[in-house]
Amino acid sequence: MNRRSWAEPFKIKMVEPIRMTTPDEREAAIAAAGFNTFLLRSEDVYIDLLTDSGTSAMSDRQWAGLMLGDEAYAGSANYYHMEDAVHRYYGYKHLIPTHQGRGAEHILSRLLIKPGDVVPGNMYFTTTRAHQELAGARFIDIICDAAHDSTSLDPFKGNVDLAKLQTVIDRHGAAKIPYVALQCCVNMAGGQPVSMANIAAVSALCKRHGIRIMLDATRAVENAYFIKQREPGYSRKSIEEILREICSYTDGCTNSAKKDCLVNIGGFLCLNDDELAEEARNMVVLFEGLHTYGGLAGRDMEAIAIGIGESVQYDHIRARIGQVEYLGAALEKAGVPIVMPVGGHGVFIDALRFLPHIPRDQFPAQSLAAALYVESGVRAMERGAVSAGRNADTGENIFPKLELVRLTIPRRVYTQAHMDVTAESVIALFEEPERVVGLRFTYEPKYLRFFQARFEPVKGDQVLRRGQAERVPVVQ
Ligand code: PM9
Repeated sequence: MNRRSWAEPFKIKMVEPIRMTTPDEREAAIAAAGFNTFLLRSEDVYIDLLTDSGTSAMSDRQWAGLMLGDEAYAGSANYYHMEDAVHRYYGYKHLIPTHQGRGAEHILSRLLIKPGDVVPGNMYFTTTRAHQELAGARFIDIICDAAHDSTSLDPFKGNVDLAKLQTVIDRHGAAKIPYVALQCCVNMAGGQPVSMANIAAVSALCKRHGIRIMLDATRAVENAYFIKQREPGYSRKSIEEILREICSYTDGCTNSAKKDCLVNIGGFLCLNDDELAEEARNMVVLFEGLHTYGGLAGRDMEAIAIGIGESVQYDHIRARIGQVEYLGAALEKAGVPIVMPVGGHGVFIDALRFLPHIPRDQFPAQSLAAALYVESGVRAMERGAVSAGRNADTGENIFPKLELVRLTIPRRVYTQAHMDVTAESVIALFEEPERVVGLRFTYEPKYLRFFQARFEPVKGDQVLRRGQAERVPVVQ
């Protein structure tokens, strides 16, 4: 029997109250936070769509798993459970746990990159590129052009442009390319998937030139779901089979377990090469901890082991992405410019089309994220020029084609009603975009500036001119 609709494959056993605030309170909070949503206190946030990282609700089984934490310094039983899960579902030979994704990126970059190298990848990610640059490499974007166009309906906008990759190889030579960085469900492009055909083609090209592929598997399960939905030949394969096939084309992966794997902290590095794995195990003791815990408690590794098994369940991933698509459909229906097709972990608003009156050097996406918070207490994140930072050689601001606000959906946390309220809040601003005011830096940190930067409005002291805000139904 065909189901006409879907529902979450869980029921709620415990609730965490959230607090609505008044417009006056929110104006004061965002000003105190330097108009950066990262600097808000979470108790001042109503619906928190800052990130899907570490914000998932764990299952009762995962919570029970915490009680099975074996907190031995060395050889914890939970490490071996995690290793079994990673072997079974991702398929790599060696597992090195890390405290989170960037811990794995740090070790991988130090392990493989020499100063003067180049790392081609399907769009940069902030922490990934920062570690590549710290190790002395330059990142080169080889994603397909459609990824930079928020209106393109290409089903696999995360794909590598093979001609761009070939050009990088021809220009720099394989010896200068320690690996190709291949990301699943490309974050900065709007959570856009890579097709299996493309992964296979990248693998074939890299093999011909003796270049490794390192997968960013942070959202590989979500990518597997899109392959099942969209790629011919995969509709009957399980998420588990597709995930393993993705990984089989690559030489290892970094993974932030805080996303797909449904935990609040953790990450890992996987490698197939025995010698590299030995070096990585040697290095992890310097930066993270012994190779059987890598900065994690035993209980965290147990939660990851259980979370990985839950993440590949079809009903879970269908409901997870279904909820993201539900929010996307509500915004699209109202004409709000969003990145299409809607990606795996969030809905990304195109701030350039939303706020045509704000020039790029006044950071429209940063302004919109701050204004949305003032409007309704919904916390989103900038993914545009502030996140892109400065060119490592020239020091100039980078202005990527995409200037986005990310409404990121935590897994198993919010209800459809929260999505409705979010959509209403965005639509209320969309109806009066001229109320949003641009921003300029008052403090710009050196590394990953988007996390801690502070701003002020270019006109007056409010990022959102009040007037209609009280009209929004959710605001009491
Ligand atoms: N992603 C996110 O919100 C959290 C940090 S940036 C605000 O999207 C990819 C594709 C990620 C990612 C983190 C990391 C780093 C690597 N690759 O945050 O260190 O999306 O666990 O992972 C964030 P960690």
